[in-house]
Amino acid sequence: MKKIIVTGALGQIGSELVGTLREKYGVDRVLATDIRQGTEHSGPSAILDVMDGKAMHDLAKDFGADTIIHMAALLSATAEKNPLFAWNLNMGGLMNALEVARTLDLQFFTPSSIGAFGPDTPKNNTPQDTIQRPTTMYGVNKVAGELLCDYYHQKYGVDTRGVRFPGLVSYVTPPGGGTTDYAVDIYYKAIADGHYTSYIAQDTYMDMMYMPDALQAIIDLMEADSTRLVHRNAFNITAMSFEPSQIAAEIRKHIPHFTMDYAVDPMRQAIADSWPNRIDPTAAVQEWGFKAQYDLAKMTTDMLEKLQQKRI
Ligand code: AKB
Repeated sequence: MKKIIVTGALGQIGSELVGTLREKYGVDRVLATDIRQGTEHSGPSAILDVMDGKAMHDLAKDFGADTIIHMAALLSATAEKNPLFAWNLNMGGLMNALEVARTLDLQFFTPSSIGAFGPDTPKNNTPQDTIQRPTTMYGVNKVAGELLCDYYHQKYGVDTRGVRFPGLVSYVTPPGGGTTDYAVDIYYKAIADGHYTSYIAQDTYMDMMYMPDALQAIIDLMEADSTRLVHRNAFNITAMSFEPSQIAAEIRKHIPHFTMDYAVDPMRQAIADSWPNRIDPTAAVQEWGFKAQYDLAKMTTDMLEKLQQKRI
């Protein structure tokens, strides 16, 4: 049975991942760490700045962890506003986590992103192995991170694993500082105001996934038979691809008076324009059986239902 330390446990993914891991492996077998103290999780937790490699090492050792899931990172739009800090945090935190995995012999997971692609990458059916020349600091971090994870496996035999996440949609924790976040905000505003002003332009397609599928993908990849893994890190995964007017149309099926207009944010639009329209997840399907349960219609029904319940 696994014993897992999670960094960034109060972030967009971590907030839900910790609960899911605790349901599966037991409350006491998951240590939730973050830079601040939260009230979200009940169970073992600790304050951890991922820039402090010794503290990370000591926490993992004292907990008796056999796995580290490294989630702490800045997302694309925030990273673009403060590139130097993003480099230091995203790369410094990752290096520390990889070193902890190497020295304590832990299984390792960290997410990459569709942000690891750039304007020269084929936009449609983006292959697993293709051109990666991102034009954002976040993308530069993600490509370097993918390579570092491969390096730690090849050089030191660390059992590194990871996926390239698309935009993630959840009703639990609002995302902070991403480019794909409009696809989360729109549901909140649809319920609160019946109207949304999109900062992403019409016809801008991006890959997306509902959070339950993202959490299941992490568990499935971590439990996959390592002899089947050709890629190990940075598997393309996606559940759907849409542009703003399509998600608006889907919401209108539930909230007929819902309206949307556009006030495009040039920075986030430029990031979105540099990313693929739809990536090809075939390698993940073949090597560890990746499968998403939610499409746009099913996700929209669930999001609106869950957000309505939260308001009651
Ligand atoms: C972001 O928009 O920065 C993230 C991502 C796709 O990595 N959601």
